[in-house]
Amino acid sequence: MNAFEVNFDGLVGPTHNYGGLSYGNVASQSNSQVASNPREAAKQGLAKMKALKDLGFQQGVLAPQERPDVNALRALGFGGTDAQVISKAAKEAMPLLVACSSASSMWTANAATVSPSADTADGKVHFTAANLNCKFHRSIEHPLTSRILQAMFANDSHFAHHAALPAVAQFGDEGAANHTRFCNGYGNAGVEFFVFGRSAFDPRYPAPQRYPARQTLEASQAVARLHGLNEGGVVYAQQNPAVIDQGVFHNDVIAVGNAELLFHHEEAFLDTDKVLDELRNKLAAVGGQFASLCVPSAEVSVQDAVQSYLFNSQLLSRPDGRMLLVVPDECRQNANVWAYLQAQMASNGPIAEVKVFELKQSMQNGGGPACLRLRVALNEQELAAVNPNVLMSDSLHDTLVAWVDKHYRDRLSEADLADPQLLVECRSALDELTQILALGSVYSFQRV
Ligand code: SUG
Repeated sequence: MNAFEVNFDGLVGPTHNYGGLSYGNVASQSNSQVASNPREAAKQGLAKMKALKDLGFQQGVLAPQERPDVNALRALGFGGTDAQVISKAAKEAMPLLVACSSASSMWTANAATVSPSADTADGKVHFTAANLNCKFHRSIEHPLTSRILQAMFANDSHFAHHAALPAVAQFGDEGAANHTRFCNGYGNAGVEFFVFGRSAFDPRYPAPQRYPARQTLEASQAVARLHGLNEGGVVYAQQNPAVIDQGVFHNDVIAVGNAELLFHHEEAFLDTDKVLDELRNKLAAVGGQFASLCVPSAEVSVQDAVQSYLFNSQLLSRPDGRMLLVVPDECRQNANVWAYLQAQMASNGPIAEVKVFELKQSMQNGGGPACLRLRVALNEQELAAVNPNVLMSDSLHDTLVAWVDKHYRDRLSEADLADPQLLVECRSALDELTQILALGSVYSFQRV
């Protein structure tokens, strides 16, 4: 049976703004308070989805969340009508209103961890929503994320959904941003690679000194257990704490994998040789031939990687077996990174082609091409069971562009978040989107 990797990109929500909310994410911190353009952000994302669909890749879309999240504000003690909740929060606790207004669910690599049916004990595709509990503005995403995923993958005989792990830092889970999968065919059993930043229960593991390690070993292990993965099909690796301290807040800022290839920076992991050997041996056991493409610090520094998002790229298999790398425009602007990519393309190595996308609106918050997509490997039968309205087509693309033009502002500053009208605009946009994507009543629980 044919099998595919389907990329589900986050549709940027109408409140996209630069709140400076993510300590440890250099771009988020340095663009705090810059005015955003939600309309342009959403269109940049849609242009990438359309381009990849036109190239023959399977592409889907994941709906945004309702923001500001008045329920989250109510839980923090702000009362009255929705408009009063927003006004009081703006007056008394602006940072909380900013956090509850973030459109951060656009980075769907953090929505969940997904294990394809070929890897799981019960032969279903498993989803665990990420608790994202390192940052308050992200920790409020998972209840709605779960509902949206269930409305997209709504067939119990193919799809199993798990709630987020316990909402404590010891089980900090950032989803697929710290997970990649190796295989010699998307429908074949593979090796799932979980990268963690620290251990919460075992003090022998080192930890970063400056910035938080968002993902724990224990969270990754819990996800692997929930998904029914077998030991032979799992490899755990620790992120190098020194790179976290330089702004690598997720592993997908320093490494990306696809099929049998891991593209990574020399300094990405601890015990690199041991990790690569384990990946090689475990992939060989399921008939695959592991390869590592390691970028030396002498050619591209960690700082270059953080600034350009070279590794926050999409590594996609072309029909001829070689790979396409989808990178943000920032890679072209970094001389070392661009020279490296030119040399790769000239070398007859695994990366045959590089495509550059303008994603500046998302990049200024630390979200590149890989952050914007959740990968779901599906066989033909499973793909047929996905809600067809969320799969990209020319007409869905055009409908969504028109929808964005109708509902989104082209400028949003912090002061604008205090305007209760923004919630009214967001709700009417989402009511229409619910119809377009056939999402049922996913948003209703937030409107009490
Ligand atoms: O969690 N930025 C996101 C970026 C997520 C990127 N995802 C992956 N690497 N997969 C984060 O730090 C910034 C929001 C603000 O500052 O307004 C933010 O949440």
